[in-house]
Amino acid sequence: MSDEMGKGGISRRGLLGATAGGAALGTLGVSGTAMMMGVAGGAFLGSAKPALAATADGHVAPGDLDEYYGFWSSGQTGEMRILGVPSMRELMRVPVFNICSATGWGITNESKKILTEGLTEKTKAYLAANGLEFPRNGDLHHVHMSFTEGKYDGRFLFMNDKANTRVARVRCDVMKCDKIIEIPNAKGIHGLRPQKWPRTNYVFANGEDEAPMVNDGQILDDPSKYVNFYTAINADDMTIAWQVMVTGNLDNTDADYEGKYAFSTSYNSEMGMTLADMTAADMDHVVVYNIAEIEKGIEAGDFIELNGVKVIDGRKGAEKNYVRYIPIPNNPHGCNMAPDKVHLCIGGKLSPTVSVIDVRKLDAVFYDGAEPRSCVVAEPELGLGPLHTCFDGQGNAFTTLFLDSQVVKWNIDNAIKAYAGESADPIISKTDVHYQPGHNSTAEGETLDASAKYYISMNKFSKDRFLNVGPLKPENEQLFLIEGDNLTLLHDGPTFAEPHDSILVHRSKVNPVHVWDREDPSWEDARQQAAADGVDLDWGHDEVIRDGNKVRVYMSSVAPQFSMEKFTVKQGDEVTVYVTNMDDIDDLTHGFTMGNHGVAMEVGPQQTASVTFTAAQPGVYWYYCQWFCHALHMEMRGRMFVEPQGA
Ligand code: CUK
Ligand code: CUA
Ligand code: CA
Repeated sequence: MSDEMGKGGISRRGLLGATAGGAALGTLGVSGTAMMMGVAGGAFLGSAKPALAATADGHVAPGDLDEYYGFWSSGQTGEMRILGVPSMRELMRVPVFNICSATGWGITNESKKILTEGLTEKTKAYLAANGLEFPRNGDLHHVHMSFTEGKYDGRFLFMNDKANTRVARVRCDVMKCDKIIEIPNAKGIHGLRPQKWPRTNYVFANGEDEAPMVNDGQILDDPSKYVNFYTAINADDMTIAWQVMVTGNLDNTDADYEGKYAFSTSYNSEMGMTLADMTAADMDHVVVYNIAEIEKGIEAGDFIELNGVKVIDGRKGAEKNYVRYIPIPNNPHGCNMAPDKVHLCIGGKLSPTVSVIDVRKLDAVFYDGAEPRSCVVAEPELGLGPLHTCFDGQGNAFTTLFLDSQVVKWNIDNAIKAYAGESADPIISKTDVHYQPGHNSTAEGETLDASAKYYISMNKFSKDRFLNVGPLKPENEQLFLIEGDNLTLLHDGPTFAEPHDSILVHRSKVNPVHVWDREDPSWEDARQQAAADGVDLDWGHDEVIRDGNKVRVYMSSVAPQFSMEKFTVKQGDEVTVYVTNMDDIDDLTHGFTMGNHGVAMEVGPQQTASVTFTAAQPGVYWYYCQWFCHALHMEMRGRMFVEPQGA
């Protein structure tokens, strides 16, 4: 068989062999898994080959593996994406804030629980008034991995939803979302970063939109009474640790390498409600949060409780030692901590500058009454529309210039010298990108493992770069090789709406499993229900349990069959189907789609998934497996009989 194998594929003869094997093994007894191992499974295992790294010029030959995982946001699509870098191949889409037809995210009971359990009661009520259980959309801008001592640790990925004020977590062992929480009080969670040091105990999240402290309709068009909230989330259990109420809105955030300070940019220090008002002042500010002082304040009871959250008042005039406001020009945006552990770089956006804050000077600002801007040690003029900055770990920075459609490479030390009046030119080179870049990233550039090989430019416009696909064009992501002072373009990649941010994580730090563990907590509810029904979820469970007008159908799947060819319910029954995939080899996912009921789910190897629907109309309905799993995948189907009411 193996001599006919294509890379990662099933040979023609292997498929034919599977057909014969499947036909011979008509039952789903002990041999189900072995059957797959002997046929298609063998084919998959036979295709395994040693991982080869990309060549020095960034070329990844077909079948070779990338050096880095890229974790991508998708903006208003609401999912997380996984790319291989440098190939820029899209490897996977992980549904988070969206609804996914392929995997059943937002359809299965397991995903619905995650999508609903973290919502506030108020939100549940107004969603219900719109016939919804959870928001249908999301706006996912920032994906960041958990840290241990300043480096990615491969445990979790955290991400924001600006549209519905939520924060989600993805487990890196299975690359599935396991928690979503709505952030109370805040509005429009935008900037998000994990604490870097000593580990990610907190995930920090910015509320971008201003609103009354108690938003119950008593205050409406009176912005003088609006506030914003900065939120610290306990990363391990995804609960809210505390919030700080601030003056001015909050855009992007980052944290230092000492666990002392976190930072937010604010483009609306004016608390303006119109474009003219939001851009009226020459200076806005960066808010600096003093984590230890905030924790002490919470401990001492110096907070108000708002919707179950302990809120410290850090508004201007009430800062105490909780926060400081550092004036920064002008409608600043990006907030990026350099891996030298010292320099925080703030993109000036309307100002052609990047403001560099030396975090070692912040103690004096907090405790010695030093002038707030005494921590600014450089403010190089780099070009028009500086948004985000990333780092090469060698003292250099790359800043995106939105209006100039360029990236500027510059040297932090030279910028500091120039600011101090010495003759030094911080700008090393400028490179055109296509077009209007927002975020950028270098490999692990926001960590102590920052490296200087690859540069990603995430461009908001592709214009004429690709075949025209109508009025809606893709965005364009470009991969550059960093070669000395210059950037060499390796790859243009059109991308659907609208990744904002990405991180590159060396593949040695990410180790997902191939097959689910039967003990996995994600189907705990199914496990408990099965136990109550006397059904062994792990083996041989073909059961139809009637419980009033609720019917629970337990079945398993082994390629190419469901263990149940048919089951019967009554019109009006609420039917829950539990499917356990008994196949236990790599890449053998099944699915369950119930025809004409808007119901589908992914069932990965060794996974249990469940879905609930009402059998509203009598008749015969086919269910089928929607993940191509076997030569006889089309035959992997069965019938649901819905008896008419009163029959
Ligand atoms: S923000 Cu999108 S380009 Cu939401 Cu990170 Cu700056
Ligand atoms: Cu199982 Cu397709
Ligand atoms: Ca402003």
